[in-house]
Amino acid sequence: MNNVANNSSFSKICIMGLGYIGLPTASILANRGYDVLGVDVKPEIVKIINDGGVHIVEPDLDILVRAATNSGKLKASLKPEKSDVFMICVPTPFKEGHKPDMKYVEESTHAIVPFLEKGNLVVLESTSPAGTCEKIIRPIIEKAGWKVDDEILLAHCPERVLPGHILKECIENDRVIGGVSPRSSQKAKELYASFVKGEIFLTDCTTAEMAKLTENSFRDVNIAFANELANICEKMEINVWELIKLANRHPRVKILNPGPGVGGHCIAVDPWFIVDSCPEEAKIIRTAREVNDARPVKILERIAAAAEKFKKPVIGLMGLAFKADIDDLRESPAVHIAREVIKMNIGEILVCEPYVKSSKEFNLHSISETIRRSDILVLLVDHVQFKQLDKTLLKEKMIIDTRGIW
Ligand code: SAJ
Repeated sequence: MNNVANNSSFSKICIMGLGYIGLPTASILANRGYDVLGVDVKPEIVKIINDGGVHIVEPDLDILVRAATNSGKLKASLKPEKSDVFMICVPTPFKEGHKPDMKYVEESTHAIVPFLEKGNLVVLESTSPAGTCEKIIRPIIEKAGWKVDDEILLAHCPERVLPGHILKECIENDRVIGGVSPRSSQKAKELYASFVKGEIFLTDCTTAEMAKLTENSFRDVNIAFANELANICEKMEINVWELIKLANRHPRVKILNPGPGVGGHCIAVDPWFIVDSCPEEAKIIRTAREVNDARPVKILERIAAAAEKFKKPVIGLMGLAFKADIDDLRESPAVHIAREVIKMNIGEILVCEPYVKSSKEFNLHSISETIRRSDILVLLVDHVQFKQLDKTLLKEKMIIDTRGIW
């Protein structure tokens, strides 16, 4: 990879948080010639990375991290150090009542404050409620005696990468950068322009924060539309997949796919940040969340109705991941459904997840055994292994296909 750091006004970059965003970003920057220090609160993660390994599954990330640690350009640590840039890439989950939990952003800002020097750039990448740079990060830096923008530049550049395609999208996607002033925006643009191939658009930090929440809310609302159609079609005994295929032949209609619910740590979370800021106004956004969150219950009702047709059925659950062809089970509707079906005690449950070797919670079965032994097969994730199955194996089975691939 070309060394862009030579021509850059930045040399050392400290990345707070080595998760799904921080680690890929750290390894890309290190392979571009920057000296990168990745900081994480978990000692086991720091050790794995310093040994040249990875703790998350993402195509080609292992190769990139190994190259970066071998060259000495990427190091991991529990503590930050003096740097030119500090990037905050920590989780922003919600807590009770769907309220944003900003403790990781606050903690990592406090952690970098003792290492700040005049002229440093602080970039927030974590998806955050609109107002985070101005109302959370700025006061912490100012309390330490710094003048934000004059002395410490501050901007938000939300990550937009799709799990499973992170390395490609981190470089190729367009980026939105919002500084606390045009000067801060421009400084952050200098950094991103050194490794991003997509276009870079500048705005203010609050608009940039809101832009990211808007993107994920747009997708959530559109998935909710598809899921609502599925609920309607199930009641009216219409094949929703055929319906959507036909409607999508209209030049201006592009309906997404219904499913067992919306999982992951982004789309099922971020819209709540808008609802929290404007509960009166965010009506469609809130309803979409509710429709998507209620979808697993609809699937459970269908499973219970199917089970009633047998004395003691064997029920095969195909897939646990939150979406196709990844191993990520976090906030997965399939996991929720599996837990509930087991509790319902309506038969023997066989759980199958080809991307996970073993699970503490579930006794996992192979694809062939699950299909052979099950009376009812519930397809929960559209993994490629399930798409490519010999359909004659499914002939004698009762099928509940929540992804429309069978
Ligand atoms: N899903 C459906 N039907 C669809 C599409 C998705 O049920 O037609 C479900 C998936 O099965 C999954 C959930 O929605 O459970 C979310 O999957 P996803 O592929 O839509 O999105 P994520 O969560 O993997 O990544 C999203 C992306 N945002 C947008 O596409 C607007 C990504 O670009 C963001 O960077 C990421 O959120 C993030 O980190 O915020």
